[in-house]
Amino acid sequence: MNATTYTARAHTNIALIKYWGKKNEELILPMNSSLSLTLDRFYTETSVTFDERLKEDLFLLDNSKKNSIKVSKFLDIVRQKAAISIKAKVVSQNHVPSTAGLASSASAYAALALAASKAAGLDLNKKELSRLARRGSGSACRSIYGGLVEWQEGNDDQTSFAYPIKIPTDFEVTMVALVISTDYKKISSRAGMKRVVETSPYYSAWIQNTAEDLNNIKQAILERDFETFGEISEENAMKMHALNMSAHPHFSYFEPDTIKAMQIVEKLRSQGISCYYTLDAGPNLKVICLKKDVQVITDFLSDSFGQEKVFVAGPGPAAHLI
Ligand code: 2P0
Repeated sequence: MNATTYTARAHTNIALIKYWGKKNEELILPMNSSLSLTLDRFYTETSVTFDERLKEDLFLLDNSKKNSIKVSKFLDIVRQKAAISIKAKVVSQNHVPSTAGLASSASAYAALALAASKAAGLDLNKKELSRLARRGSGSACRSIYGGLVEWQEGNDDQTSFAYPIKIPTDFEVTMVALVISTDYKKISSRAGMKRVVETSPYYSAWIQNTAEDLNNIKQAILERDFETFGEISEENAMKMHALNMSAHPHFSYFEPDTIKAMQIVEKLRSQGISCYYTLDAGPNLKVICLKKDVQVITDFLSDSFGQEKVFVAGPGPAAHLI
């Protein structure tokens, strides 16, 4: 086999209807379907070369050698599909401003799935790529596509994958990311969601309610109803964080400045600006708004937190080879 290098670029995505819990940890099958927006601003580029001369997999992230256990486990899935046993060199670069705290496993595994499958001689279609990316990190299956994306939970490896949702052309949804901290997570997403599934007394309500949120947000997109779209997103995020506070032992990703930023968004909203927040497994706030309101929102957040903490991103493209 020729040691050909393939390089892929995949963009991060932010969930508006959150994935928070697995029904199968090995296959990474989620407890509920989710919906996200792929962002243009933040992405990962990854090159993969399968090389007969290598004795073990090699993984470089942002120019430094990293432990490759998780990456090797993922490459094993690719090797099995391609019926090869050759080790690989993986070189990955996160294109996220170092202060942004928005590097994600979603863009990482989407880029790795595309580059590694190609380098192994596979020619997977998008559905197969989404299923493969999911095996690295659940949210990565959504970063195979651009714009708004739904991940259908499915009930086995074949049926759990993402697909794009058409964005009406006059629905100019944008995100303003506010960085509150770039520290490592107190509890990883993987551990946090597992604890919630196992201990939150509200988990069954979440499952039922999130299915309704997903249907309602898709209807809002169809109707170009931005207010309902934002309201559902914000409420779904708060329900996810309420699960964390109801777990045993309980935990929260909020920092004091997270609450302060939420109140600023709520104040802007009371003044007639359509803006809503969402948060993932960390204290950083993402404000969902329309393109026309980006300036006023960034001005307000910059005044309170500093211009260097505020990043604007629009809908981004699908994962692609470069
Ligand atoms: C999401 N998050 O839907 C949710 C909301 C964070 C909060 O997916 O265990 O890194 O690798 O499947 O995908 C982050 O979890 O977790 C995540 P694994 P992942 O975006």
